[in-house]
Amino acid sequence: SSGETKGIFTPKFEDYQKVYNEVAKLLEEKDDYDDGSYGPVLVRLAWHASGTFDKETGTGGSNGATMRFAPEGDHGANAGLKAARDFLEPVKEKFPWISYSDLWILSGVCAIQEMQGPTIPYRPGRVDKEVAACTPDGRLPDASQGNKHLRDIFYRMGFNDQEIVALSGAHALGRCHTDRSGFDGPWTFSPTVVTNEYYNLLLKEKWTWKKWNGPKQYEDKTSKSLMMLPTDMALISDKSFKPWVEKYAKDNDLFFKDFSAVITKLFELGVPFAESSEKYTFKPTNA
Ligand code: CCH
Repeated sequence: SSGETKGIFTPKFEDYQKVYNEVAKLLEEKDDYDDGSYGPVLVRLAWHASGTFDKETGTGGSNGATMRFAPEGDHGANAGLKAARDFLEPVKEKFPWISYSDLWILSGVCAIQEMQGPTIPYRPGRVDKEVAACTPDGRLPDASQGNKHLRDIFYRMGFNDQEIVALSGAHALGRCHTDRSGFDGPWTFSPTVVTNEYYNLLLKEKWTWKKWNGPKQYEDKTSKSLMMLPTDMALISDKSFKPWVEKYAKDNDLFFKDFSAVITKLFELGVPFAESSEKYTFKPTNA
């Protein structure tokens, strides 16, 4: 049971499961957003909180939740993520003991699992930091670039080529918004369900440049309603990335296994967990 020792509340697994259940409940209730779910934008918040990590200096990462502050919240890459932060504000009010940093990552885990994705093990222990810990702009990937840029960005966090491809499968989810990134449209026909469809579409569709006034992006020849970013297409033009796209397109179980492992790694970059910290596995509400 939850321990209340001398006025210091020490949350336990079941307390975090309560936070999980609350996020899951709100995801279910607030279905009047985008494609019917805040799930994708919660995943993006957790990723952008974590993806600032620099392994050389140990700065950035999910420990700190510094995107709460203007310098980082206003970085172009973070446009639109206020929707996710605002969505979580009532959860923070109901469970004030959880740090924003732990809450954002727990919500990403919850969103993935509730959107029928793989189980993502979770460890709490992140501590919110002050504005001085904001990371400089430019640490997150720029969608208009190619394979060299992807490697520069993701190697800096400590990932390899296989992990870059596995992480990119998150683009099965959600969409681009012209008023956020400037790009437009979803990657798949099921943007609120975790699947390996992103890889299948990359390989099987014919992708051509979209004719429009917006930033350069691809559209599928068949329906003209799906999109790929230049960085997405880099995964099939690069000799080392492409075999992983092929593997994940063929084998959804392999994708789920590798995606779970790599997103757990992403969410824990730079977090100084206590040696005794346990990994929690939350029960999905639909299981
Ligand atoms: Fe992403 N992503 N992402 N992405 N992303 C966008 C949306 C989502 C890049 C660019 C964009 C990852 C990797 C990359 C999600 C998860 C991940 C958008 C549209 C752009 C642009 C934003 C908008 O307009 O709202 C680039 C470049 C990379 C390079 O690799 C990784 C890694 C992850 C997670 C593991 C999710 C989810 C979305 C949908 C958000 C939404 O609001 O629907």
